[in-house]
Amino acid sequence: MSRRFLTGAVSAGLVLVLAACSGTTKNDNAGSGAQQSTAAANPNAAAKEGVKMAFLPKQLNNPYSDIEVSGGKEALGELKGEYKLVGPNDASASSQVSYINTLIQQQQDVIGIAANDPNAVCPSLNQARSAGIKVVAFDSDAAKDCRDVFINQATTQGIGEALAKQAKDLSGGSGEVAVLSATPNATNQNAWIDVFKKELAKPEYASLKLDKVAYGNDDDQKSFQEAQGLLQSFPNLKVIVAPTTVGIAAAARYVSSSSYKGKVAVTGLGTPNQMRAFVKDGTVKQFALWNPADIGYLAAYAGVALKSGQITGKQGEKFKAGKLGDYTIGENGEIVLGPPTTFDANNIDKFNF
Ligand code: RAM
Repeated sequence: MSRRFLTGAVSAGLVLVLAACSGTTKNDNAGSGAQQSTAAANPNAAAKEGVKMAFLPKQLNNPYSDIEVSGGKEALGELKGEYKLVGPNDASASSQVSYINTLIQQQQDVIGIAANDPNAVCPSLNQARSAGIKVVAFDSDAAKDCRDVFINQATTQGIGEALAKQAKDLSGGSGEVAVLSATPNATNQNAWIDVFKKELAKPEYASLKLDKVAYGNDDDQKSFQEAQGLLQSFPNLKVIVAPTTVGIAAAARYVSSSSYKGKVAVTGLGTPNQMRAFVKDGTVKQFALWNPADIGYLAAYAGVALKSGQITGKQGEKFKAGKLGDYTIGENGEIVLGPPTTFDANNIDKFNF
């Protein structure tokens, strides 16, 4: 499977050690028993032109989502498909349901969704599938039995382990840490935090104490306030770990203009363009991410491959994803983009997204 990430831009040394964990992840999301397609895949089928694929990210007012869907648009251009973007302004659990229902009425061929809740979207997604629409979850999974494939940005295990390692390194090896997450229902953050907690339970992390998991709901203001609240409630806090691009940027903004600057570390997952100023002013020493545009790009190629019958979502099926190369579907319909990259003062200026 191709594991290319930021083609040509990243040296192996920048890739997190935990990239070694990439591969098929155990799917620890909600949902029981994937609905298996009975049709056989035909890897030699021609890619259909004119495939109508609608992207439904967690929310529209998030720079991360904008980058993701730009990759989807690019891929659909290459595939001569029709790109559409719809979505809510907030990432609350049920905010996507009405959009799915409208997309069914509009007879889209493929829905690409970053689910705000693994289960709330399921009845609508399964209605879509009954109507012949293929469902590609990306970024944040829906329950396994209501989508055909899931494009995971990196392995859930690898991301969770990376977050724990960041926390330990930045704490100097011991002390109090807190998590500033997105929404309480987010499939992706919850899966990462689950691994993070399991890591912290290991003997090598015994000197780290997790004070709290706070939720900024992927809302800038709420995330800012939650960061402030964490620092007030836990005076000995050493590291805020925010596995969300919205949360890490808001926490860094708060810390950079407070008396905590230089004393409390902020890390997690962020976009280089949003974090650059905080790396330059010393608030943030390191953080990680993948290229969000590649997720949208891969989702579009998977969507068209599904609609063309090249794949059905079963483990072991293969398809081509343009400039990203060849991919193989893993366990539970999961397709892993590749390992994350760590950004710091030495490399951040090499990235522009
Ligand atoms: C936020 C969203 C998104 C997540 C990134 C890391 O933009 O919560 O789902 O993947 O952070």
